[in-house]
Amino acid sequence: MSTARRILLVNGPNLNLLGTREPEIYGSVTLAELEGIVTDRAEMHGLEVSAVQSNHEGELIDRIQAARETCVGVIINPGAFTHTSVAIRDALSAIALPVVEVHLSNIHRREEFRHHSYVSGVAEAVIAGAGPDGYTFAVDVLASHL
Ligand code: DHK
Repeated sequence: MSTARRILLVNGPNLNLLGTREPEIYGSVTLAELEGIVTDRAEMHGLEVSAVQSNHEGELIDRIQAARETCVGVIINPGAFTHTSVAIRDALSAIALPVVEVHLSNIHRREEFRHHSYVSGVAEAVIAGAGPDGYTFAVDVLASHL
């Protein structure tokens, strides 16, 4: 498989708990199911997926940096790091690949501290509040930028 056909799917802290975590906010779809949804959609675009979830900022940064050599684009839900991490933003900026930012919930309808994203400024598109469908749409949008 050519490395030119792979995208990186990044899910940040606490997203490993999807399915049981505050389902009224994050829904009932598990992380494994979400990764399957993205993989299936990517296949329709002739793309493969490398998926990572981590609760550790440095690990996410390492995986984003590595994508520079192996991937053609990134879909990222940085979780709470959305609102705190200049370092993740800088990593995404450094690899110079198209990025689509996705959130299951509508962060703009929630607490004030969730309204700002450090990542949005380096993303081609931002999708929030569409639940798992947002990930499907993120694949389509990313594919249109490749
Ligand atoms: C996921 C999280 O874990 C939160 O910290 C963000 C995001 C929102 C989501 O909606 O997917 O604020």
